[in-house]
Amino acid sequence: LNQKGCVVWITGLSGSGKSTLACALSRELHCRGKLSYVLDGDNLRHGLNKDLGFKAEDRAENIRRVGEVAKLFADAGLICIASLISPYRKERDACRAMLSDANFIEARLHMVFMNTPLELCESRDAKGLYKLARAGKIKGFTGIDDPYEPPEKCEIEIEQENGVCPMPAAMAGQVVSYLEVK
Ligand code: GGZ
Repeated sequence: LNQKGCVVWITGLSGSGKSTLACALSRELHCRGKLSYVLDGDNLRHGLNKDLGFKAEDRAENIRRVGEVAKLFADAGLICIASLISPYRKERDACRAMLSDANFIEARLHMVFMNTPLELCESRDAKGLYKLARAGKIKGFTGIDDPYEPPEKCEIEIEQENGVCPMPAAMAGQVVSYLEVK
């Protein structure tokens, strides 16, 4: 695994398993002696992005900022794992473009799409947010009354098999295998 600084960008619905994968991947990379850092959308909203809400322009700004910070980590030589819903194709593409610097031959953003169906995300509902969204108590919830645009192009897709998602270590293994041959 001879990985220079790069960004593994995990996109998907709330409850799709992004944070679980980010955590498992970080652990797996650590075991292989690779420095990584996780930028988690939900966590960053308590600090760097605490001025942002969930309307379209705020989400766009959220994605843009996380992209900029991720680039700094990648420049520093780390594998930066960005985990946020990032529902809009336009902003994800802008991050990808920003990370394909003229100084680098290889693109430095690797997109992982957590392709977990809404029904499964909703059935998990760890924080009860889907329930609140269905009851109209949260407005503009991704997948319910706010859009999620699946990537047209992604490097890795994590799919469920027989109605269940892969185990965290298996998902992390899929990403590491991809990075190994990069
Ligand atoms: C989507 C929301 C919303 C709305 C609060 N829509 O699963 P979680 O709870 O723990 O993580 C979600 C998080 C989404 O933040 P991101 O920064 O990843 O979003 S984005 O990329 O769209 O800017 C969810 C919670 O915040 N949450 N309200 N309306 N998710």
